[in-house]
Amino acid sequence: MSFRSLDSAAGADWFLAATAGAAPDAFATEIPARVPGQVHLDLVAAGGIPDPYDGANETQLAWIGRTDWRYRTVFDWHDDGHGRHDLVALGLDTAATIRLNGQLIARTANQHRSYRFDVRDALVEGENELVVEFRAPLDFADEQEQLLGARPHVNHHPFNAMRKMACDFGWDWGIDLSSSGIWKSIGIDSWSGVRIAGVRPLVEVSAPLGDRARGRLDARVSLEWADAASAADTEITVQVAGATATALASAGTTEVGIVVDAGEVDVWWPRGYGAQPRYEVTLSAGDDRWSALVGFRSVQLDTTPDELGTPFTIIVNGRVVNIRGANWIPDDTFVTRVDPERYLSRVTDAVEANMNLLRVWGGGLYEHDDFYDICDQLGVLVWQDFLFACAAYAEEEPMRGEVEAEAREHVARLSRHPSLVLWNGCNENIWGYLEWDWRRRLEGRTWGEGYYFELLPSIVAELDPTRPYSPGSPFSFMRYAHPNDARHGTMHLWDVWNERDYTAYREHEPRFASEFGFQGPPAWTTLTGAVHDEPLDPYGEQMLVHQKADQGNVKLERGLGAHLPKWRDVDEWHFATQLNQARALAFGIEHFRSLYPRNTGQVVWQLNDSWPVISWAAVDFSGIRKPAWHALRRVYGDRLLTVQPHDGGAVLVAHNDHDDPWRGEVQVTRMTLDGDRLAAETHALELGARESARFPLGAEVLATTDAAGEFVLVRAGDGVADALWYFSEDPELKLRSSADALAVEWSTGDGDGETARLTVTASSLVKDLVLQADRIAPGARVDSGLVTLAAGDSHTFVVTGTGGAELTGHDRFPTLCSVNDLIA
Ligand code: BMA
Repeated sequence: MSFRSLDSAAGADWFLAATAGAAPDAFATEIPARVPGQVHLDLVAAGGIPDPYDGANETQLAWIGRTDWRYRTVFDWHDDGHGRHDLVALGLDTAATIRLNGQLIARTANQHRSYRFDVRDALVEGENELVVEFRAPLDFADEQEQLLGARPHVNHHPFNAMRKMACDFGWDWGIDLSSSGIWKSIGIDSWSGVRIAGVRPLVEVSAPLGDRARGRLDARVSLEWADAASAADTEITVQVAGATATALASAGTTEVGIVVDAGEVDVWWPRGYGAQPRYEVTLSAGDDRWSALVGFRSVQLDTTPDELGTPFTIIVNGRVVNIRGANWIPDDTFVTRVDPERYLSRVTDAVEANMNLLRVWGGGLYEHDDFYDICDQLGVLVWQDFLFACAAYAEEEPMRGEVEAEAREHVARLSRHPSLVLWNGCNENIWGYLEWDWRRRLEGRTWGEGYYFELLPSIVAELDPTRPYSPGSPFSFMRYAHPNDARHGTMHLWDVWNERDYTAYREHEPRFASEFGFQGPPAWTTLTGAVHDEPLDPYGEQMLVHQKADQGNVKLERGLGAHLPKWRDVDEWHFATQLNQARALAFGIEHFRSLYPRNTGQVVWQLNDSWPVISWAAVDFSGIRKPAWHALRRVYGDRLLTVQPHDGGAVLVAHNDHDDPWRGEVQVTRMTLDGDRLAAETHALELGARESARFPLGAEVLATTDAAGEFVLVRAGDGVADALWYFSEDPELKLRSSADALAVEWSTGDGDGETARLTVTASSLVKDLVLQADRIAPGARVDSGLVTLAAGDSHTFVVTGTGGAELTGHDRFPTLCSVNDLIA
């Protein structure tokens, strides 16, 4: 067996040229190309186009998606005597025609599949020319829509007519670029005898489950034979955890199942529930070898109706996992730039915000194995959508065959990852069919129902029966209930962002909130690095290119409601809207968590961004954690204290989402903004593992006579974040100016990457302090944010990456911001 890579990194020289369509003439001349890669990136590298993410370049570059592009390489090849020589293309984006030495090898039309073609008859000794031509994606989508029949979809292009990443056509947070390219590795695989075409190493563990259990590996092996007629029977050996099993595959057999009793194994747990031990599985068949890491664990989805409706409970190793998660989108519209390092920093953002699940959303990708490997290693559960989002999809050929092939490939590929706990049919399509007027517009045409209710679950059941399946998100799991019914299954809560004040979250009691969110701008330098309006304005021309949501910046402003004052300049707009995003998310999640165990999960929209944009993301495209991220870290903490209105008064809810009991005291104090204590009470915390408790607050602590001058501080210490209760909204609060209320002092960092520390001490209430470190230097980062200090409290911000930047002046607005700066 030998693999001859034709990637640029392996030394192959590729060239790119426009062959037809909207491209200016100059682009017909070949330029150097990168494989794997995307045309936009080559055009930028060759100086042919400006950075697509900058300013208003998006519109100016729209022709690229209306252009046919050709990739070409010449390589040397010599027959090494193997029986088979296959062209292997792990990813082609999208409608491609492949020619080797002028001979047509194949036409493909699915970004989400990998391909293998026997090209022995087309290869020649010595110099060979490989050409891959891509049809303009926007034209191809239009043509396919004509063929299949038009069907409803969000956004402007018919992304639902072809199998290409939906958000590459633009989304309500995504730039519309419609790129093309050989987006994954390509090469010539030469082999003889038998080849391991795929392995599904399905695991089983038997109860009782603790840190150890009895493990079984059911390895389902797919084989391919170079020449079955003359092949001999072959022994297949599987090893895991020191145990071995073998089977004899008679020549020509394509599917073999081998069960290995692995004996006592260490059990894989999601983070917060135990460790993440993994075992190497090695498999051999003839000369071919395969190996991968697996984790022994079980998973179930419980949707058995109960007295409240229909739960949506993820159970791992027999234990209910309360989900604290986020939705994941492609981390760069130029997906080929997302490398393992990038995945690691983004998943670390999730982990450090105390999350335990990421939902890979259906308008993006089946991500690279590196993503799932990192989740396996860090104990982050993954919910994977099949790639159907916000649209009706044709169930006829050629779409149906593509969908089936792609689903089979990824269900098999991802089956080895312990982090993967759920396959989900689609994003919002069942809801869309029922409520977005699709039924009438479809006039009887198919819309995807057969995929979500038949084809996809049958593929999961056949190829990977160890994983649960959900037809869609949201979904009620009740035949006659609305798919977005709070009482049943999963729910997407979008009334808040689109129409209502965020306090409306309290009117919903979802069993599982799989989408809800609120927008905010990215960090200052991320925004101003891409938006150059003079003067910078929330409604500036370039600013609105970087805001894709319908009426987005109007909704940002409206969303401030009575919570924050109207901004006076763009710095205030930036901070206030970032802060309001953080508050909205925290408000929703504190409410949802206060419903535990009726509610068993929150998956916030969205973790990350795919370019510099105003969006629902908690971490922006530069990897800077927005105030929203700091809010998530607090409200997703293992131990949460929150005060919720109840029966005209207020109740303190303590949620111990941890295996250790939570014992201690919590002090509840009504005080003036300047720190005079007016009333106090103490509650003893005696919570068992994964328990929640409620403590009605006494009349004294709630009996304010000065709503604008007092607040209630709820403090348990021991690293648990304070809960706060106010009697009025911020614009009425008698906050002092930060100059008056806050002492600041810079000191040098402690080494280890730290470049500076800022210690702040309050003499009066300072609300929601944020240090926008990137304003000191674009690469600077800070360890904490959104800190509220009562009189007498202090906090130290630890800053890294300031380089030689001057710190003077960076201890006040707009680098160091608080609500006090917006009010006083
Ligand atoms: C949900 C998602 C996305 C969208 C988000 C914000 O519906 O599934 O389609 O980006 O809302 O509008």
